[in-house]
Amino acid sequence: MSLYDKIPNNVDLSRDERLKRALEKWQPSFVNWWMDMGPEGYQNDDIYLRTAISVDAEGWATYDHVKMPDYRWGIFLAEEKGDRSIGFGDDATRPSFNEVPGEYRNVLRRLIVTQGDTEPASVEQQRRLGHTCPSLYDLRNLFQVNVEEGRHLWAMVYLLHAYFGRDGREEADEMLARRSGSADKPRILQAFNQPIDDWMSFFCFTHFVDRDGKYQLAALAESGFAPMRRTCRFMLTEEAHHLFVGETGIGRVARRTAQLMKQDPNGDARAQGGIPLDIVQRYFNFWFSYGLDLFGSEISSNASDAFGAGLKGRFREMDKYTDHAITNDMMELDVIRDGRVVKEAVPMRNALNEVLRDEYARDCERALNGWNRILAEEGCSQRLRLPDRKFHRHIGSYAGQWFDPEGRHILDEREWEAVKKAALPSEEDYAYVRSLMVPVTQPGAFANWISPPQKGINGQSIDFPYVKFVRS
Ligand code: BYC
Ligand code: FE
Ligand code: FE
Repeated sequence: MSLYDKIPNNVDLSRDERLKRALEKWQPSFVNWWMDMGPEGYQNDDIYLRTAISVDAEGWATYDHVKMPDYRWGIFLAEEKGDRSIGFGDDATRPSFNEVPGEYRNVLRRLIVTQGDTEPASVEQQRRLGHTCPSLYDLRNLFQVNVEEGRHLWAMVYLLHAYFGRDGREEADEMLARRSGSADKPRILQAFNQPIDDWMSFFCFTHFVDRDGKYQLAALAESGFAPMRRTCRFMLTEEAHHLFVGETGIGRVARRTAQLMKQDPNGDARAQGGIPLDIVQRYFNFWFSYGLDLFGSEISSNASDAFGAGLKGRFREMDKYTDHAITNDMMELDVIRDGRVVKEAVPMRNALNEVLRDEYARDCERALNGWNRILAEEGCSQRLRLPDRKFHRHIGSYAGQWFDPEGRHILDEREWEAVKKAALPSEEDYAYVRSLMVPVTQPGAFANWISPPQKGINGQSIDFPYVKFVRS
């Protein structure tokens, strides 16, 4: 472990002078990007952050007050015992590889670039949220997520520099050149070009979009390319907190809204300064549909190729399945033929995006049940839902078709306009939610629209000074 190197790492960077020099050249560009596009206005403050200083149980989560620019962004690969075989696909029994086989170079580079691009994108999307934080606890969580997404970018840039030579270095530079929401150099995937201008959007993003990250990383953590597998394993340990922030954030909003409804003579949360459940529902409709898009087309030769090559597996491929070749299985999918939804059997390998999306959707249902339990506990009889998977899709079979949140196929454009208006957040919804976003920065105090968490971070109390402002 070379923690005190310029670039903390457990990949023996000091033994590879060329790679080290290349990464040390990229590092100042990263820091410039962070100062320009990272959290706006808080770079000088002391934040109670978790930093990875090693990959073992003691070292991976060290907590201290640090300034974000001093966070030690490092390169950490999970340790592995013994040699492994590839595990799945066409070469399942062959030893897993430590270099990139020439024939897989393009597929692999594309996966790494797509994964890597999402990390800085999310930091860009979230950069102004600090100014409207509902508490110091939440402010600290935002920054924790942001610095770790920065580290995830480092993880992918390491792979590009170490295994893809000159093209890899060019791709690494491009990671810092694209910008979320930019008209001429946007981020690659659509969810990462959507604005996140309020904390309800932030919680929905960390719940629904970081959760795509969990499933994609888990699929890549099965990879026969050992450095990819080990990098993603370690990223997943950090990812759990991002998902916690989203899921509990939404749960805390649901609880508070239900309480405010109870307080109000007309059961109106809005009259009490809360976020009404119909707005929460429209935010779900928006972010769940963008989350589903992130899994790619239902029928995908890219997915089949990545599986065949042993590069990207299924969720828990080695634990959950016995057949790792899947050459004969078929999967039945809803597809559109002649303007109608019909069932069609597709070779399983081509349907793997949908298989991963199923895992994701089940997990989203589980979380939804938890929020509905909170509403019930607080005596509220309304319930939240997830929209049908065909609703508001931009990628795959259902893109260019219209479905309502119940899954009904709509053929008339005017009807679709009306459905869309009722089901997605309006400008007025956004403006109302933004009007609630007033900063709360007294330790232990929380904005009116959200309830406090059940406990603090790392055993600290809820009123712990998670952020200490340094007046300059
Ligand atoms: N938006 O066969 P198709 C995370 C493109 S999140 C725009 O359907 P494939 C994080 C696709 O590129 C995890 N374009 O898809 C979360 C292709 O274009 P070309 C990110 C899209 O390849 C929060 C074409 O459509 N990780 O970590 O089977 C905060 C047809 O491709 C989209 C990964 O994504 C879209 N939604 O699957 C921070 C893992 N979807 O090449 C971080 C790596 C597809 O034909 N990526 N396209 O021009 C992959 O595994 C695959 O690239 C995808 C797409 C699953 C994304
Ligand atoms: Fe990430
Ligand atoms: Fe994340």
